[in-house]
Amino acid sequence: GEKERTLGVIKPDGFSGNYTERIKEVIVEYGFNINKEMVIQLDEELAAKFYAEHSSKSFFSSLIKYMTSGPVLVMILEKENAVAHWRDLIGPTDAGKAKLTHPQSIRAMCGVDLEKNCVHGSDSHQSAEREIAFFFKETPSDEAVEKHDEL
Ligand code: YYY
Ligand code: MG
Repeated sequence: GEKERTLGVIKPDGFSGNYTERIKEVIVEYGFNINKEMVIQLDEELAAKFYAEHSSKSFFSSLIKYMTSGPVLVMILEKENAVAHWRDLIGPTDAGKAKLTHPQSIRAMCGVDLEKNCVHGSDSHQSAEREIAFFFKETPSDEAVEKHDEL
């Protein structure tokens, strides 16, 4: 089948809490390839852009504070159905609930609550491509060049 990419982020508490190696083991165990990775300290502007869809929500400023509280690890994860599989693997948004309902999930393993949930996963194929482009400047792939040439 065809491979798909998604964006995975280990958020500040996950990264500083030394969960990175365990999370990467799980990622590889589940058949993802880590195509690219980067450690980055988000500033308020970048974090706000990344979470722009939530800018009107009551939790927004607290979320931005959390996301800028330390470095994060950003990864491009690749496999068949990567978007859906990564969302399955990380579990529900509320890490507190995840511990009860999805004890094997990554958010159950290293998350704390609804805000401090340790990891991010893109919610659709489109979001994944947008979020990957947001963090990684990419030279056009051969495939993209071929497609362009066909037009
Ligand atoms: O995609 P996902 O991360 O599972 O949840 P979103 O609804 O996109 O929210 C993004 C981010 O915002 C979430 O990971 C934690 C935080 N958040 C929050 O602090 N309080 C909420 N009520 C909802 C989300
Ligand atoms: Mg989301």
